[in-house]
Amino acid sequence: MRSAPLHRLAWIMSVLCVMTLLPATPAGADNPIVQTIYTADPAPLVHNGRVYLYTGHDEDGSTYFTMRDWRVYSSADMANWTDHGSPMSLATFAWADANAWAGHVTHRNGRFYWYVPVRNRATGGMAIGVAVGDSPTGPFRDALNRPLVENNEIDPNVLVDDDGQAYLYWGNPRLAYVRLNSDMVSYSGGINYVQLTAAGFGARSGNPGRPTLYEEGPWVYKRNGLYYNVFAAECCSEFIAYSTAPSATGPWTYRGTVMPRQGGSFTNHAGIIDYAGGSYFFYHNGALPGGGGYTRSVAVEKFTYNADGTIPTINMTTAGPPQVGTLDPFVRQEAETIAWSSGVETEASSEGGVNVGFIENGDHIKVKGVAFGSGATAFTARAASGTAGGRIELRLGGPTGTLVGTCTVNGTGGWQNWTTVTCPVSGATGTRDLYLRFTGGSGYLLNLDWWRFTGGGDGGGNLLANGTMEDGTTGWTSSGGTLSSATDVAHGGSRSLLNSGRTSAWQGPHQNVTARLTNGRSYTTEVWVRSQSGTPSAKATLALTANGTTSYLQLTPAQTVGTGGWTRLTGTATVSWTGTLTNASFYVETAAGTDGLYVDDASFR
Ligand code: FUB
Repeated sequence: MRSAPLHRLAWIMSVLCVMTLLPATPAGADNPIVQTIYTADPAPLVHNGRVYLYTGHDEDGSTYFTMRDWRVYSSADMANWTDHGSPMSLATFAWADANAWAGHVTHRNGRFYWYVPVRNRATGGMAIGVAVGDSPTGPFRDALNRPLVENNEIDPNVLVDDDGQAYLYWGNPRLAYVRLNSDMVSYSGGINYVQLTAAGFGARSGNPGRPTLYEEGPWVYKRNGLYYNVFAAECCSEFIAYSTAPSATGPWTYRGTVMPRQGGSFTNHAGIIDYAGGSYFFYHNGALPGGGGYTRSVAVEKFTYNADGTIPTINMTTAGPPQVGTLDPFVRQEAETIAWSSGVETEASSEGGVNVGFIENGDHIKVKGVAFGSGATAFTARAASGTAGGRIELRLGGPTGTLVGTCTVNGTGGWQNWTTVTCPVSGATGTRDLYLRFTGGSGYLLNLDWWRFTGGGDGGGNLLANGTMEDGTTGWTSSGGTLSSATDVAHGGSRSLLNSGRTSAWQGPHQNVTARLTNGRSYTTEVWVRSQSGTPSAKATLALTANGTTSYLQLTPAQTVGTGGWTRLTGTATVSWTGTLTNASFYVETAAGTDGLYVDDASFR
């Protein structure tokens, strides 16, 4: 057995000259998904109404698969993607020394398991490690402090079948699998090898050592009772092909091409999900400036399965998928929620999460499909500057489009010394693409952590008073324990609300919204929660009392919240009642336990 893609080097020079390059990426494009770094090997996961995208990271200027960490992005609309930074790197695996290659994340037992191929320092061979986290954005820790399985092959992928049996597939040049135990970090039996036949995986010619098209990167999933294995085929260059089977272990039947060779990278790597009624195909190419086989970028296309369940041929585009819904500018949006950016980078923020930084004169961020409604009147941003600052121009339709506001950011004495700036806005109505264009002198101007618009266009605005918690406990009461204004942790601004001393799970900060509700209307909730101790499952609930009867409407799915960072609870629910409404209370509560809860940046609109 030889070490995985090293063999490709021999092929590369002979094939690069025949590869199709994408047209130069137009400024209005949304593919590739990430412009701030090179990303590769997409692994999407749908969780609680959001798509999480796990990627590898090709180092700038690489001349090999030089990869040291993994990245996480997420989106609710498939157009604007939030950068969650790097919650896992080679350093997570003390026994690994190189090759942070193509991984896969799956959710089970309330936890997130991230399977990755890395080089085992002790053997020099590729091994599969597994890390575990309590949230989709981490942090992740090595679950075993040793490899889960090792055969010098790569590209793990996990399927949890309907009967609960989980399978870990991986391999190049072979296709291996093990049966994972329900703990997801151990397996029963030995390594199984799928018999690679022409009927199962297509016939390859000219490479006696590899008689079938299967190369690497299996993406195995089940849909409508059929098992799919979508894989990178016939290196080099690769195309994406697929096989189907009646069971997780085969027998597999080759079904043909999903994505032909194209895109300026001699590898490709597939990830497929269904989300919000659509199907999406993730892949990578070399479409960014400076891009190529070792400087790749993840992209996505929407597609529709044929009526018989087969996958149509999918081609790379620069436009990407249509946006699902719109983006709400009247709730806090992270600056690193981006449809397209030019010039900027991202980094860890001292206020938690990630901020946009390294901003220079003329750089911009595009945010797609921003629903201003009948209009915004002001823009607020959390910014910092270690120099003299700069300006944030708010433009519509393009980086030099209609100017609707300009916010000046002065020096704050440090790149992580955050301040909140506000400026007036006029002319921002309807649903438009928003461009944050940065102007100023030379060198780096400012850092941006988050932004939000205010105004009458938000359909009546936030029903919650003091949702930012910056006015202390004003507007909030507790149904048990003690409510206080916390300054030790805050999601945005400098304060959050702490409900300590709870004696029941249902007790939490609440606010009476009876007079502000409209019967039959849909409301969107967003609230950030953090635990003072433990990892309870938190949710937002509306308690409605009408005609003497109380009912409970779950406003957001429940999510595990930890002590080390903030978790965003969000959801949309239709509020209706019969008879006379005498009380409606917005609650943040937990499914069980009495851990103290921090709550911040709550909106119900
Ligand atoms: O990114 C390194 C390797 O290249 C991956 O493990 C393969 O799937 C190929 O994309």
